[in-house]
Amino acid sequence: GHKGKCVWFTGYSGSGKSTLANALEVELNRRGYHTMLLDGDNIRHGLCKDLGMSEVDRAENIRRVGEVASLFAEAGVIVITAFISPFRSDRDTARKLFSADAFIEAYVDTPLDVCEQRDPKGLYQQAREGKIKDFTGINSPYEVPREAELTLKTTEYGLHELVSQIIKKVTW
Ligand code: GGZ
Repeated sequence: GHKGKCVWFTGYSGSGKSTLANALEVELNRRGYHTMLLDGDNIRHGLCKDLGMSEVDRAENIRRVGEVASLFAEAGVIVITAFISPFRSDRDTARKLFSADAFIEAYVDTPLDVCEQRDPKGLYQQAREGKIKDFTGINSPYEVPREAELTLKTTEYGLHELVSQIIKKVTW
């Protein structure tokens, strides 16, 4: 078939979304699939550069990402998105833009304390010091998925194993 799909990563800052998304894209490309990776680097600096981190702005960020993802999927592309997307209602709104088998919610299940210990950009420390308001997990909520197609336990499995868990759900 030539139907597009969307792998929707969700999880805390520092949970490993980008690492998984990039590794998944490399593997899918190696297998000949056409992909599009949407993440903060190419979305929050362009299409969504007018948006901040309030609940309303995150909802709008995720709404736009979902719409763009849906357009690419209609063209047969496997779209990979890597956003915290902390609110269940926003993720569900995105899900509704796809057919039932075309949306794969992939919960990057890394405990908050592990993310905070990694703190690759020093953002958790800044949030703890009160320098960043509305920081997910510190003073803004993260709503754990209830019906994710995939739960990726990054503290139990390595990158290669996790990518193959995802690939099994994605390829046809
Ligand atoms: C959470 C924040 C915040 C706040 C800046 N809360 O790990 P990162 O650094 O590279 O990725 C995070 C990114 C979050 O943007 P998203 O577009 O993924 O968020 S959402 O889906 O909720 O719209 C983090 C950084 O931006 N960052 N401020 N307050 N993460």
